[in-house]
Amino acid sequence: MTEHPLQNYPAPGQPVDELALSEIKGAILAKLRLAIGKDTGMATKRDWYKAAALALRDRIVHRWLTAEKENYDAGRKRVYYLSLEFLIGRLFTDALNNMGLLPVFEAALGDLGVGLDELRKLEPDAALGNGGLGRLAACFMESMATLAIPANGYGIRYDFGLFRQIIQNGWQQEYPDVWLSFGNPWEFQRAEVVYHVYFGGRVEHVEEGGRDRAIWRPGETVQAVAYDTPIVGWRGQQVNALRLWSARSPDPLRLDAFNTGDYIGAVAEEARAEAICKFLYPNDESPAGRELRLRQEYFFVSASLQDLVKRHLAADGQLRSLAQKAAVQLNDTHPSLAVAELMRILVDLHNFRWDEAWKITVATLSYTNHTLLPEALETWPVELFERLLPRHLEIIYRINVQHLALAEQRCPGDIEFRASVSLIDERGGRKVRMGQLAFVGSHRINGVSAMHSDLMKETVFHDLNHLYPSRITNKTNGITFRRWLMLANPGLTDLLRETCGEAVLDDFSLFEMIEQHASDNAFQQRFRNVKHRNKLALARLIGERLNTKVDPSALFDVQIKRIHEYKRQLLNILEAIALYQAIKDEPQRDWVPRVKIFAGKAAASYRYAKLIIKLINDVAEIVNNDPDIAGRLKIAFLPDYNVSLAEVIIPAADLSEQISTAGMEASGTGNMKLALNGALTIGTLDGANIEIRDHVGAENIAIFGMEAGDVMVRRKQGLDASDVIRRSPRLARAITAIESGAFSPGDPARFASIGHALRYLDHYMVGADFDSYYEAQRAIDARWQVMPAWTRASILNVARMPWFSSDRTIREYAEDIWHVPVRPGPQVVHAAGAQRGGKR
Ligand code: 26V
Repeated sequence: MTEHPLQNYPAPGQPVDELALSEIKGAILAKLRLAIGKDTGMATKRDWYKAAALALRDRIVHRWLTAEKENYDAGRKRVYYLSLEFLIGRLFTDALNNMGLLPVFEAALGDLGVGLDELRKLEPDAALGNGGLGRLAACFMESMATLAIPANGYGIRYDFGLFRQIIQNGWQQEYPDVWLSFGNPWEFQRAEVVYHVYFGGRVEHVEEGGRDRAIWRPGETVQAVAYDTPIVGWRGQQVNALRLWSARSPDPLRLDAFNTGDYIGAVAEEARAEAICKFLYPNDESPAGRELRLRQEYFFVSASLQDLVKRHLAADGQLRSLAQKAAVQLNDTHPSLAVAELMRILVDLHNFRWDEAWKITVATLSYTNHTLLPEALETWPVELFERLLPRHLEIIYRINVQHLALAEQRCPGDIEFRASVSLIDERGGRKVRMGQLAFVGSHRINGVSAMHSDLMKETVFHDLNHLYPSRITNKTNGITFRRWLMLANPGLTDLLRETCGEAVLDDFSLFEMIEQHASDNAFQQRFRNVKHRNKLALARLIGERLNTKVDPSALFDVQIKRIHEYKRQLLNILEAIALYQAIKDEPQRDWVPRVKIFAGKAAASYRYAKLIIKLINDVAEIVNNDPDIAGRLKIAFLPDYNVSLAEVIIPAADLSEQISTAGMEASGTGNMKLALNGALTIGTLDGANIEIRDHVGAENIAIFGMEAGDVMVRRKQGLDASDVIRRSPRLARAITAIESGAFSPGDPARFASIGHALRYLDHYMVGADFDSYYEAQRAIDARWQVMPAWTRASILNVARMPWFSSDRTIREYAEDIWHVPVRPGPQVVHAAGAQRGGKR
């Protein structure tokens, strides 16, 4: 097979070369015949999709192997991104686009009588993640390839990804996500890349040459088998691997049991091993205590570290230089065991002295924190830890001794300080704190937005920051524009290319060229046409999926994200109820027509979040069918939110709801995707919303509600929720309607718990922010009525979002944390205001 240099293929927009076209057609037909085993007469659409995917994969593999060899020969430092979640979505058009092969494949498939768009939809989403954290990992993989950083992602190849959501009678129901049932054309099973991962047993200590030597005698062995998925960077110059581990037993059939006819017993071990990679854990409840989750964490950490150590030894022959050649990024605390495991590898298996091993470990690892919510911070009962990972517990104790000695030096006699920084939580049952472990074992710890990183220093990691100052740094999240602009919104991409030139695809800072057209009538018209076409497509989808008719010229108001109390979908639906009541009070007024679009999954065991979904659907049922409203308010809850659905909703949004209780959303990335696609944000000063405001300008975003400081103060004071309600008749009326069964006439008590929570606890300050939110929404209505001004603000949002490219984020990680070079490319020029220190 020959190499396929990029220049063989047309740049976007250019006519497709005949030679390339016939080559691709031939390749697809050959795959259909030889890899799928079908001829054109018998091929199903899915067969065609697979044939096309395999033809594309061949072309990617050439790039991949070339890049691998080049990086290896040059002895380049590598980044290893350890994450239990990669929320990738579909890869077909993403890879085509990055390879520059979208036009030629589209033409080839057209000639063969199948539509690319039709085939595209047959690929199941790879939903190996819960939400923002997993999608960030996917964006980062793409940006690392784009910036030519030699990198590997490491994770678990779950048999079932995040559950499929079906809405039945308004209630969420969960079904398994069987994404692998038709095979996966992107992955390569590496049957020869297998590692043993051990669990349980006991530890022996012997003396050897005057040194204590630990020997772990494990009780159980599981095998990790590698599956590689190539991740193509922009323009296809670099391809990196996402290596996902699958678990199996080294002993698939226990012969003794088999021979006595105990067939279940004979495969029990295999089932126990395979359970490790069966499913993705939903981030619903406090993580402690779930043994299978801890097994997942150690399984993938151990396999990944063995793999990277082996790779390093093959290149360098010794481990002393590990930190010079490898940067290991821990995506949240889920891979925190890497601290103890790397120490074990260095000390127990490679005879390093403890102190030297520790230096290497800290220099190699770095950790990203993604949440400050106390219930989300991982801890594991010491007893469980000891049973599963006895040697690692010893190592953690020893790290802790040294670490607490430093604490004692720093704050002599301060018992509280020691207790707060300790790796072991001694209150209640003893627990290992994974956040503390990751912090102590890393040279850099980062938050994911400016405010979040500041809050890390003030709250959860206050004392650790005192002990290890200068370790905490901020890396504000970003998103890949290839997927979230070019693929999701080709109309807007074309407009940008025509206005700013082709170079805009490589240099997003050129977006700012559209600023000069922001008030131009003709340009505004074109910009609105793009949005309108996207809204037509979404309206069609809403019609198909929900049988709800929505007006594509109405304001599309979008809240799409996991359903969680702190994200406050409840605030949004309360405002919808209040608006509904206001319209009913004065039906003759010229209300701005609005479609409120919701999508998101609630974790299966999160009952309150599931009740919120039911409330949204019940309110929709009443509002959508009320003749007084006459279609001026519609509510649509789109089921089964995933990456592919996001790609349809985001380009069609006018308004982006980012309304979390201030201080609780670490960053948000949906906020960036929506603003990039021209939606105005209505939001609190939380997470990256703050930086979005700094970039797009305060006049082009609608900020409301309490700030993080206010929230903290009011929590301390003990907020009187009922008093807040007394002072807001509008809020009181909306809550009363819910409680009286206005939306659940057949079951008036259905939402009693929501009424109760709002009246008596209101931990998330929904009531306290309600009036401010309602007013901000009415101000949005007023803005919408002056379309040229709205459009201008929308254009300025697009123009000023380039800083939120994950390429920028990855450049920062590369410079400050990983110390690896990046492809010298166009530097994203920072949007003026924020970078020059001024707020607009
Ligand atoms: C986990 C849990 C588990 C226990 C119950 C409550 C709860 C709530 C949230 C979480 C999320 C954990 C980590 C996470 O997904 N963080 C998200 O990371 C994104 C990427 O950095 C960021 O944009 C989101 O703001 C942040 O919530």
